[in-house]
Amino acid sequence: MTKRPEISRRQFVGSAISAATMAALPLSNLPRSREKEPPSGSAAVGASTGFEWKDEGVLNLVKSPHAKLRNVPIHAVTIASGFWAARRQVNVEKSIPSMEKLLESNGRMDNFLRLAGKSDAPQRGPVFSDSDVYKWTEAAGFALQSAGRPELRNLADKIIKEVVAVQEPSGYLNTYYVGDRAKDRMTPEVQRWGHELYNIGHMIQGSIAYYRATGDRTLLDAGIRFVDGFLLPNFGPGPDKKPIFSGHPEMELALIELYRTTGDKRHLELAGYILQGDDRIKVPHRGYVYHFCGIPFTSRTHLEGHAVRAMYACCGAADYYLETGDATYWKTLNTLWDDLVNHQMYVTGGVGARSDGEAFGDVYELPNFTAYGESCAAIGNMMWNWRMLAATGDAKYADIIERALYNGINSGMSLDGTLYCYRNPLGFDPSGGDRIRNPWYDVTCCPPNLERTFASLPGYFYSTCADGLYLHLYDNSVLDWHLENGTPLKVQQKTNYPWKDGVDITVTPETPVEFTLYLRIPGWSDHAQVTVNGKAVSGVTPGEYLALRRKWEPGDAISVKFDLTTHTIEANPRVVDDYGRVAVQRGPLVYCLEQLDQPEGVALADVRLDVNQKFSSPFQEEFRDDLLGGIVALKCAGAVDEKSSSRAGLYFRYRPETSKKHATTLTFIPYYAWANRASTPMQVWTPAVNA
Ligand code: FUB
Ligand code: ZN
Repeated sequence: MTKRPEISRRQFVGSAISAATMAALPLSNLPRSREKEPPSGSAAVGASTGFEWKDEGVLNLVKSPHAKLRNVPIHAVTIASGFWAARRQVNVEKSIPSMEKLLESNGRMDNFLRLAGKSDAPQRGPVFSDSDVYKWTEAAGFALQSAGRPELRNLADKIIKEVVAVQEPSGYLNTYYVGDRAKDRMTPEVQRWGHELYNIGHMIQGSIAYYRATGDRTLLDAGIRFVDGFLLPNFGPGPDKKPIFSGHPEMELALIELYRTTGDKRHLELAGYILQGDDRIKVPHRGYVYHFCGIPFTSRTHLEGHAVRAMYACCGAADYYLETGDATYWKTLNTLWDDLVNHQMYVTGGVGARSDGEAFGDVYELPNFTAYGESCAAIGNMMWNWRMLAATGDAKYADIIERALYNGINSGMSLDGTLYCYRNPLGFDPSGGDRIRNPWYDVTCCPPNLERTFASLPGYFYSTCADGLYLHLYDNSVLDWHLENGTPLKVQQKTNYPWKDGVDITVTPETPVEFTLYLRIPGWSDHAQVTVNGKAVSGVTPGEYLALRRKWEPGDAISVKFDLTTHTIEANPRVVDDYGRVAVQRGPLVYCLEQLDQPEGVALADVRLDVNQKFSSPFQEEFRDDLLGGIVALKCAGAVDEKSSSRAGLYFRYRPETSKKHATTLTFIPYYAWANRASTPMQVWTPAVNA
């Protein structure tokens, strides 16, 4: 059973924490391959790997002993015109610049400038406001990995200078715990609620993305100074150090990426220590649930508590596994993943059922209208699955990445790139007064998170492995990279995915070379045809990678045809909100009904969907260039339940006769595109006509 947090995340509990037994905590296994002496200052960055900073991917798994798959750099993949190109263009041209202005106008930069004596403005925003700036910097860093953008570069350089200028000589950096609040730094209760390490975790991630884009280490060195100068000498296991409680997991994954960047094994060890939890800081049981930290990660048996916290903790733990191969971590990660996909995930890839505590619910508790489904949590889901995929090459993780990306993440940003969803519900009624898309939230974690995700997308299309290349995501694009044996390789995709069923892939190694191309066959495609140079390939299995091993010659052509037949999905009957209802999916896209697309007088609340027609699919597809940036809309016969539409009042004597219905036609749009026109009712799950 999931426990609800009994206090708000923003309440600071003045609990008396005894600095009890200072027992040293064991450090977990260390990897062999990346070990090196701690760097003397920042000179070790880059030198440790002998690897070019600009060729490191979203994650640098080049030396991760337990990664089967390694990232390719963002710059190696150009996403040309098509579905994601449009989204990414809006992201870099509108969202990232407009968010920077909003960060300024909402005092996020003043928070830094005030400490440098350059602003009189008072502190603004919640304790984690610094992270908004850092996530934006990460988005800028990823965008700059794709293309040089002098204006963006100058802006980001300026922001980084302003940030670094207020770092204290100790390495400490935070704009909230200053002045009168400085005495509270890293106290147990502030570690619980104050987000100091969460902020720095985002700073480190941002700094690494920026470093990999530009080679500029200004922010990275500041991150290293915080960790090496402030954190490591004072906090950690052992009687001479104070304990850490990771009130909002984030530092764990940041420290491990820092380790991958510096080669300094202390960064990995510290992450392991945090994931282990330190029982010198004790919190009520509900705190271990809500914060998803403080007890050994490996003692977790199910997902619970604050959804973003849980997802980020799983990312950190998966990173830890990739470096150490610790089998108990792997076992726990799989237990939690099974819980996610069998009990706790929305059909959109969104997670977090409850607004109360922004939390996971009980098993099968997946309400639609009140769904929390925070954009950040769906992003955390994708990030976690990216790490699980790297460990295994198992397509089940890629299927979840695609589901979350196209649906529960993609819905988070408006089509014009200036409005954002914090919640991503699966049903909506504007009469409640909720404005679902907004340009700004005082808790503005989601907008820059979405921006960094879209900016980093090219890094998720492919991975390399010892014997070849994995292709995970489909869209018009060119990969210009090399195999792990060094052979230069280009792969071009031509497609109208996800609207059309075909993808033409041209494989061009610099010289003929034998390797395996692992082609993802999505689980949603009931069947698929693959040809290589016109010859059909056997063994194509949905939900698996198709291993194409051959001596590839320049210009070899693969053609893939997926099954884009629209299908309906039912949920486990124990999901009470979905009982008797179906969701509609075409390819990777989950669809929804918006009221304004339905015939006049037909209320969404009264409609039923007729999915029992004797055609192969009851859905008619309509390519609509004029609608929502260009979509395939779906039409299907439906009915209006007259019992539902005509009755006033709440309770009636049950009569077993079937209710009267009259026919109508229902129009579906992709879920990601909802709430981009007027404020109108929306639903993903619709009752089937004879339910
Ligand atoms: O606490 C920082 C972020 O703010 C969380 O990840 C989000 O859920 C939001 O509450
Ligand atoms: Zn968020």
